[in-house]
Amino acid sequence: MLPSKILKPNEQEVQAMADNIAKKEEIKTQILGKLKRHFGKTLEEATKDQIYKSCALSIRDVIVEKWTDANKQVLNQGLKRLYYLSAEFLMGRALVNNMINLHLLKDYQEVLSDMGISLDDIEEQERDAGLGNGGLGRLAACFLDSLSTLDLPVTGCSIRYEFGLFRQRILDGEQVEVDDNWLEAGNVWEIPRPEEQVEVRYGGELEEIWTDRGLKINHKNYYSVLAIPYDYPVIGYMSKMPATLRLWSAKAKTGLDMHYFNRGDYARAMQERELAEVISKVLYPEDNHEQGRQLRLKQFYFFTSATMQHMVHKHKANYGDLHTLPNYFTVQINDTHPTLAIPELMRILMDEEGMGWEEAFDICGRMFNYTNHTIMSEALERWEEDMFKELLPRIYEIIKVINDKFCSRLWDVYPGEWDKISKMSIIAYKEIRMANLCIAVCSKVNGVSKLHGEIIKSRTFRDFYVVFPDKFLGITNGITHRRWIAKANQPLTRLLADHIGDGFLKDYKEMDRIADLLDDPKFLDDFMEVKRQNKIRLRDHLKKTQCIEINENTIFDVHAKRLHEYKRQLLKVLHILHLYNLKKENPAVQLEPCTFIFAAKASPGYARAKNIIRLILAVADLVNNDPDTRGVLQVVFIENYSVSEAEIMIPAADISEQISTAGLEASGTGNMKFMMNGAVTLGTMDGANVEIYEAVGEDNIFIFGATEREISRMERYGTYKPGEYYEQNTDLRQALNRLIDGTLPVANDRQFSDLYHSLLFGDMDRADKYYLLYDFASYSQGYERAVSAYQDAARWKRMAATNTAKSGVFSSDRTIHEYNDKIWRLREMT
Ligand code: 26W
Repeated sequence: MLPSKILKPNEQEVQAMADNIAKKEEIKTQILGKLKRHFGKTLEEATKDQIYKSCALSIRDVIVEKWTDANKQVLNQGLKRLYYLSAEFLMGRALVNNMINLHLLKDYQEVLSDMGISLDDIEEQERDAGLGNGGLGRLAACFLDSLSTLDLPVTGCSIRYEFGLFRQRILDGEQVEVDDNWLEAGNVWEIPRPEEQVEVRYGGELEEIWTDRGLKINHKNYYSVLAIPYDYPVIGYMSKMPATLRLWSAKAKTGLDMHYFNRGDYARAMQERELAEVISKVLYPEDNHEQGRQLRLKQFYFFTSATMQHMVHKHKANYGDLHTLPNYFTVQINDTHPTLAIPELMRILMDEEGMGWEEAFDICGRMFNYTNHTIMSEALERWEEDMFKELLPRIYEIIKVINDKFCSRLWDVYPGEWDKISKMSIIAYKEIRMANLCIAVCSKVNGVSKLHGEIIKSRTFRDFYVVFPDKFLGITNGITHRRWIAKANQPLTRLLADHIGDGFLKDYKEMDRIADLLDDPKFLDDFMEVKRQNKIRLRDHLKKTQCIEINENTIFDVHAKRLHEYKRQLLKVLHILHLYNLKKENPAVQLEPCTFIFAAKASPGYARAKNIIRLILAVADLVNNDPDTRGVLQVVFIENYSVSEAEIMIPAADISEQISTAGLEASGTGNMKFMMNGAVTLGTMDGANVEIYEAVGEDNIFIFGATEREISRMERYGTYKPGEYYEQNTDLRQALNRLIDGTLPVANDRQFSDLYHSLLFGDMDRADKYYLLYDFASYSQGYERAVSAYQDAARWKRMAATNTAKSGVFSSDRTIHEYNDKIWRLREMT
């Protein structure tokens, strides 16, 4: 017999049950109401897409309610707001994330299930908002979640690209790009605000007019485009202060040009319109490689000009006095792409508001801050001077004056040192250098990990650091553990909540309490059971989406990130070829069964990166079909790496490959997502790997390879000779030879001699620019160490759980606290 206390709920429990039923009834009414009013459908008649939209609209109502109140509060409380300017926001899907953050997930799951609908099915109706290439864009998205969770007011500003990052398909062993028309079926989260449109001007000429109030600049013969804002509320966890993501869309000022239309020239009549609207048409798919194209410059001016105009209007309407602007706004420039916000604000303050240069410049200096995300020289943004001047004549003039003043200041510090000054100059050799402009004006310049923060001081921007030591700092990136644990890994979330409660979702520091569980054998077993479930989920997903079968009882060794030579997917492939050779040479050799999982998009114009994908696919074909290796080694390429794919892949990983050439990965954030989900890192001492190493300790990570110092020494003295490694290391030589010896199954006998040559002889560049051959032996040992740790199940589960336990500092909540203490000084909304 059960004691009566259990049988009979007390009064409070009865009340809670009643509230729960009422809440669920209300959710159901909301969903059905949306279906009826928005689509004229009953539940029985509705499509999955309509049900998705109705759920989303009902959730949106809850958020918008909070949003409107919060925005009023920001004004009432006189709070400063952050404008986070970024060319990219890689948001992914919103529905389930919003449900989690509003604490409504379980209720929606139950309501839908009572209606015979699975939330998983509904979730899949939503298209990823893929408005970003990789790390920088995803960081911006994580930041919005954390800022909102911490109740700090922020508006993220960017472009409403009609086409996001291309979708990747694999066809005949190659990457094929498919357009990402993500707005095709409409977007329920966005709220257009045509009443807040502004005009952005390009081209034309300048005229100087002397008036009794001084010199006035008249900009004439320009052409202009309308910028229409679309706002998305983004709610953090249990937040009072939803963030705003404001995306600007380009629209022609006029409809059809009736002058041509009346003459029957319809194509011409639409031309102007098309030229205007192309500005927000597509996200450039390049990552870490800049090509100064005019349309890209137009895009950047478009959203920064619109944002600055909007900010000034808003401030004037609320406070009247522009001198107080820095008290109410602070602007973060996410890499150099939004730099034009600086001269644009100067222009508005001077030309439109009549402020003098000195004061306008002082205001800009106090408001702007710049984050650098890469030291790859090919990614440092430069614009061709003549093109720039023609497209943005007034902005060009302002930059020129900033540069003149800046250089004369440098002259005082370095009299006569022309070389140094021309290196630091904003305009030189017919180019405009955006990073130099940022450093000259901004209050703070930050790197994105400890190591990267040091590298920008000691190398990339050394000369600037000498003049402005107080400007520079490093703030290590982070990731939102709401999306990367609570959303991506619900079994882990439940396990953690059972032990430490769910308070860690609001307060990342509570994650430290997981460390107390590392001696609890039951917890460790449950932790590994969660991993197994996630591996099975990935297995089923791959079966469904790509008809690929993988075995969850093997090691899942994952390398997922953009494809770039410095990230060294090629090193990993060479190592797989080495394992293949071992098995071919001696079929009796026992290898631990391993599934090597790759996921990576290559920029369409980056031929070598696409070739590396082709190689991965060819190696997969070879290894997966050879009877000697089948069932032991499997290579899988997951198509279309995106936020939603990452959410399934990352929780399933055992080993996280973070193998960039030391000194080149500014931080990495994938590394954090993997370790947070209990994967063990196999990596170099690069970017935030260094800090992961510090957090988990040397026993819980596999570090290999040259350090940043060793690499920079070799760079400086040019001592590296890859050929010597090829000669001396048989394993390496045999692996490399596979690229050209005809083993690899490829169409039309297109071997990989170009990759082979680039490693051994170099073509346009030095041979093996990224030190793959140098690190090969060390990588191979690192892999062996990881595998033997895995074979010791007791050791491995502790390592895996330790990674999760130590991941709290990599929450973007910690990162935002640091930015706020050191840069923004925002107050939370109360
Ligand atoms: C085409 C021009 C261009 C140049 C650079 C496009 C995009 C970039 C980004 C700065 C590249 C990028 O995403 N960098 C990554 O930023 C992450 C967030 O800070 C870091 O974690 C990665 O290490 C860094 O590669």
